[in-house]
Amino acid sequence: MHASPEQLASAVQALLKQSALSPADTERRIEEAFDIDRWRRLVPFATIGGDGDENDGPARISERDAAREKRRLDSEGYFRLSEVFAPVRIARMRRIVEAVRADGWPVAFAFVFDEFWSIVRSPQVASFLEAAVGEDYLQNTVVWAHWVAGERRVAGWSPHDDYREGGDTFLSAWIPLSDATVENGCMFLLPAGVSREISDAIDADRALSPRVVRAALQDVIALPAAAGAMIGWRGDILHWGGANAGGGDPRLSLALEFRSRDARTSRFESPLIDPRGPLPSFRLRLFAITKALREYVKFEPLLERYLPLAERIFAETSDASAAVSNPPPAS
Ligand SMILES: O=C(O)CCC(=O)C(=O)O
Repeated sequence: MHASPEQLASAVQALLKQSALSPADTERRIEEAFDIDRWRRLVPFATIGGDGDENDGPARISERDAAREKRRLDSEGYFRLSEVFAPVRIARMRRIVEAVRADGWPVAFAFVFDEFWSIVRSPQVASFLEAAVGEDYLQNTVVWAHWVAGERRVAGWSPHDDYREGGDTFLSAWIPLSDATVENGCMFLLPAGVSREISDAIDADRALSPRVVRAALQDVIALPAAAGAMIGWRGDILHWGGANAGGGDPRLSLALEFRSRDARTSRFESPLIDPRGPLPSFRLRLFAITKALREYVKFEPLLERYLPLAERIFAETSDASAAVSNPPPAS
């Protein structure tokens, strides 16, 4: 006898519930999450409360690459820049993610460290972001780190868009910390013009005609990207993480979002931070991480075990979010 899809789904739900952290483990981890010195001991080569740069050498984007990718962003809704960040920096960030994971945290907790906020602050990256979302652009506090395990069929996030009405006031940036290949789950997307029809149909649970499906399949763009690249897309671009073919290599990456200064923003994005100012406070980092965790359990059901922890830290750090007055529009 075979289990029905409903039976399988409820068995999975039951297993997820069983794997929840015990109340005692949740309490212990909440205490540990707020303990800056513990994080520093966990990853002694990373910083909290410094600048996160450690003389790694500047990020590099040539004028030619920046101009070409800005054109691609304008016409196709995405960009791909290779060899942007110094390999030594990327290797260090990868080791931070590995240490956080080995200590039993969702890898997004790597955002407690400076490195994960400062990476997008070098002049070359800032100048590309400025061309993409405008002078005086801001960073929202939607951040995430991804670990796609090396087992066959483990996949990145399912198809979605990040901010459909964001237009050219919105940009997602995605930075691989390991080589993201077609075999280990690199990003895929549908370029501008094709994405929206499919996204609307998905949201409305509406069937697509075979003609549209065939055309869309041929329009899919694979975005393999070596460690240290930076790729990204506008908010209405339908994108997803591919599946690992089982070669054993995990895929590690991080994602951040940027907005034009005078853009209308959602509550989820708040607060916005000025990338020209100090790095966000430690409590604001915890707020951003747990805000995302509460939301992204929809993409990563295994996060469910951390939900009680996320809810508590999120509530306890909302003062840090409230303390940030969103920067005023540029005059
Ligand atoms: O890395 C992934 O699998 C998904 C990333 C993504 O879709 C995003 O950050 O919006």
